[in-house]
Amino acid sequence: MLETFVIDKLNIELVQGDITELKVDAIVNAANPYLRHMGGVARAIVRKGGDEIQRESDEYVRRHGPVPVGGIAVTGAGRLKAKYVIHAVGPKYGDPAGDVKLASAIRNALNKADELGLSSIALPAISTGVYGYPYERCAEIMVEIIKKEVRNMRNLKRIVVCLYDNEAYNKFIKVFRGKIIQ
Ligand code: AR6
Repeated sequence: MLETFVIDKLNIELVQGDITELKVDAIVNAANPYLRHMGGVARAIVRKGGDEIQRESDEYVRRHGPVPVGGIAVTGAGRLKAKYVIHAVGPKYGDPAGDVKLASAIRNALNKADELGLSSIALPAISTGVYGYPYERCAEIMVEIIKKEVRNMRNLKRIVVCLYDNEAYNKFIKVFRGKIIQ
């Protein structure tokens, strides 16, 4: 399943599937502050990309300390088709400043990809698994940030929002259709 929206010549694609299979310049990971990729999409990324992603992540935390909630860290992507993994730390649902932090994680990931000169990026539904965010809330925050940030992008041409299951895909599609007037 695939649906494309266009804002300011930038393509926004919603797809259902496994983010580790996508051919994009950077894949965004839904990480924790210690970049211990033990579950969910993080585990899938390390499993397919290889342990070097975990090793680079450990090295990052050793040097810089934990990544703040709403922040990001960049590593290589091992054997994945992507060049980079951008580890974005989302909030746990119930954090009083959660929405602001989720917005910040998404904004930081998009800006970093653009800063690295990349033309494509894929994002999962950050915080909607282990961290418990409802899909709709994540979709609303994501579409607002994408709409705002698209104007500042100099290199990014394609943003793929990758939803793992049917329910997530259907809920995201509904929100994106409602918020992006084509
Ligand atoms: N491709 C795309 N989306 C996926 C995939 C995949 N292969 N696998 C899962 N998802 P989660 P969080 C979806 O739990 O809530 C980890 O242990 C999943 O269905 O990965 O931000 C980290 O190490 C859900 O919609 O991330 C952290 O400790 C979405 O990805 C913590 O979980 C995010 O689910 C982060 O929790």
